[in-house]
Amino acid sequence: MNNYNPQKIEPKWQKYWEENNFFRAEDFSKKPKKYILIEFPYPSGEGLHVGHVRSYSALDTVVRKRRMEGFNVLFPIGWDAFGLPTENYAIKTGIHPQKATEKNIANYKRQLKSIGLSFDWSREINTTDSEYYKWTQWIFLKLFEKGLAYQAEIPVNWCPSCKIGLANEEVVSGSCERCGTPTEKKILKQWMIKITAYADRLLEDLEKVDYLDKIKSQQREWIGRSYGTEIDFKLENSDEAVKVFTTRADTLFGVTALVLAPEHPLVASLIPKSQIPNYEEIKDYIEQAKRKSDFERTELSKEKTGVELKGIKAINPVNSEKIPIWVGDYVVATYGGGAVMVVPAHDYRDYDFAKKYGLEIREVISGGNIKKEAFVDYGTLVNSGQFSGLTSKEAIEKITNWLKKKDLGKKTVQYKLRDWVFSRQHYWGEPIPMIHCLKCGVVPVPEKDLPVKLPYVEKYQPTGTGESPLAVISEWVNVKCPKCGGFAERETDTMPNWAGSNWYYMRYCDPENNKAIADFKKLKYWLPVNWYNGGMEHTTLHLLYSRFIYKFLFDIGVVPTPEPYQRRTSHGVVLAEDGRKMSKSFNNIINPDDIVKKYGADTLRIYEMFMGPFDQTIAWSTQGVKGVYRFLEKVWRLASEPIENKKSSSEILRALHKLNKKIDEDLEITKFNTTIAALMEFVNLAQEKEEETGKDVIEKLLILLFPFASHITEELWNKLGHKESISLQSWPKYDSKLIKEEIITLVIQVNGKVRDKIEVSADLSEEEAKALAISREKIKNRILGKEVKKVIFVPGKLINIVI
Ligand code: ANZ
Ligand code: ZN
Repeated sequence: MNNYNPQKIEPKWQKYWEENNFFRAEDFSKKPKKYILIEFPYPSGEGLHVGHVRSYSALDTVVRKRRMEGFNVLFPIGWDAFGLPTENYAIKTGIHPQKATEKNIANYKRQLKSIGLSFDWSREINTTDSEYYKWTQWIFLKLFEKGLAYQAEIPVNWCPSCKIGLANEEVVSGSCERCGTPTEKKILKQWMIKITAYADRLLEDLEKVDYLDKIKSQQREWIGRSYGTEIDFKLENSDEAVKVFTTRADTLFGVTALVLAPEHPLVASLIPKSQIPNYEEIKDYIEQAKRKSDFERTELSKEKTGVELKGIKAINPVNSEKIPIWVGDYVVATYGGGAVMVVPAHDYRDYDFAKKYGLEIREVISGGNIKKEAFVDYGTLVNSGQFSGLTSKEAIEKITNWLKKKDLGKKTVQYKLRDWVFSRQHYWGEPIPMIHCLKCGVVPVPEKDLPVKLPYVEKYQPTGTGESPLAVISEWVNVKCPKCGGFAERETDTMPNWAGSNWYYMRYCDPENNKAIADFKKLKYWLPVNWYNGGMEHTTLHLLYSRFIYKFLFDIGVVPTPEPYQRRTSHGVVLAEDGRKMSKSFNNIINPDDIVKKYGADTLRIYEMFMGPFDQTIAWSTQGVKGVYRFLEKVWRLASEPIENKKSSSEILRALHKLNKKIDEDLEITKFNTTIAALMEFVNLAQEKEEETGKDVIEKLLILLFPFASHITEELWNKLGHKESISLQSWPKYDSKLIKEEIITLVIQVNGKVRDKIEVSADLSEEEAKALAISREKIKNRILGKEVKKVIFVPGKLINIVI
């Protein structure tokens, strides 16, 4: 028996798989399809991160198992290659971004291949390829055609030292990510996308999909729909009114001030007027507010500040009381009209504000102790004129109606979601396919002229004027107007990184198509994506933007379903061995190449799935890697020379079937670590009872291990005399009779009513039972979109989900 030598066997099998096209997905196959997707990587100069390996390996395991289960699987890969990191690298080194991208992709590709992931490489895509971004531009033209792309003058983050506009992601606690200078705001004309038009559908259709609960709540919070009342507070001796948005119209009698955002137009219009005696103080305050980040201004725990606008008063519409008006920077300018009514007795922030500045605290909802703190719950109205005695709920309705009759207010809905700023003043992005004509104004580039290619130039440094580097390339900028043939100029802004990454998974269905994003029939066959896994940092914006673009394309008949992703999960970050983020400056980066070289790809992949619960942040452990390597050595020894015709004992058989079941269950709920623990346990048992472990059991074990450790199992399978690849074997079915004594029927109830029954092992934990129960079709539909209040679990008998 020779020793386990991954360096020898791994490249051999990788070559074999590739030559036999084992991982090609087949369009329109008769087999049922599964589309499994990982977020395509950004090919940076640093190379593949072990964090990529963690999620790709885990999903590759699922993919390989699905193929053995008889599915036609699409598991594609590509490159999200436009964007700042490469542009910055190019500016620093003088290497053109396109050259750098090519080099980085080649490196990533080599690395991914050395890990033996089963991607369908024939469908590889690259967002910087003009045949790809032609369609990114086409989507923009369609958005424009439907009135969903427009231009607006908006404040942009501006670095006065680098002289460039920065995306929000590039501003780190108020300073430029590149040079650390505090950023300012500069007003620039930007292209905007009207995602707000889809806010309700983006919210409501979350009911149709199976995302982790926390991902759904992130989506909901980002959209931030809030029902409430808009109330007009007239100014004393004036026809002007301040509109405020409140979710608590029931507290209207408790209002003791208004607070306006420093950017509120009324503030600017009042300052020049002499009736504001303290206008100098106000001006200073506004200047200070400008320098604070939104986070500093609105964070609940930060101290609230403000100044009174002396000399004017507002009138409470419900009782005609005169109330003071303040300017305060905790009020967000872009939400609900940029003004709030202050109810100190029933709102925490208002309470602090009133204590600090000596405003009256007037109780209008009974039930609390407002001497001590704000009472924010619903209750019964007091001190509220004809509305006293009503419950909060009734009063919100009645007071709103009363205001409506007097034309002083109305029911309304507010969203936190804002339109999407789509312009970047950078070189390394997709040109926005628009033309500005002196005569015709903004004219879209005709579809037949797509793609608008990014010019290959030597100079891509920032211009310093706030314009994109493309603006100085006059032979590219100057064009004939497509409408009138007259003198015109191209739009010089480029698209944000999101543009290419919000629709890429559609392109995998038909990557070579030059007539459409993809053939509709192919999209219909493959979509929706059955399972999408990616980083937690992408479950707000990327997920929202890509769902939006998809819905838009659905509306214009390009894609077949209302939602793109059936299921979405996320993985945790991998930290360095010292518990810090991996970084060149800490000199603590783990390079996957080194691990592959020393221990092999199978060890790297199993270790990363075993390191801890999939969704948790975990530090690297070299000890852990070694442990996995020893596990594979054991497998090697055990399976290298099994004795023919040895009969397996019933204990071993039972353990094997239990293992099979464990993998079936846990893999579906991303408990990769526990499946591996079970595999290790079984291998220990088989080694201990080698006399009772026959060849039949060893072969089954190899099949069960194949999705996790594909190279070693192919080699051992081959050594056992099989001519056909192990990857072509069917996934084994466990015999529930064999493990019978430990199988029980678990009753699943929703609100006390029996809704489903399921066979599970008697020692199932509450957590496992819950995960399993809510993944059942019958249960899923009943609890979709509802909050699980309580779970009652009687081990071995029932689980009751209370919603
Ligand atoms: C009076 C009031 C009394 C409020 C009370 C709450 C409790 P959501 O749920 O997030 O929509 N608000 C309104 N516009 C604001 C702005 N531009 N910046 C900061 N705060 C603003 O929150 C709505 C509540 O947030 C509104 O209801 C308002 O305070 C405040 F006992 O009005 B409330
Ligand atoms: Zn024209």
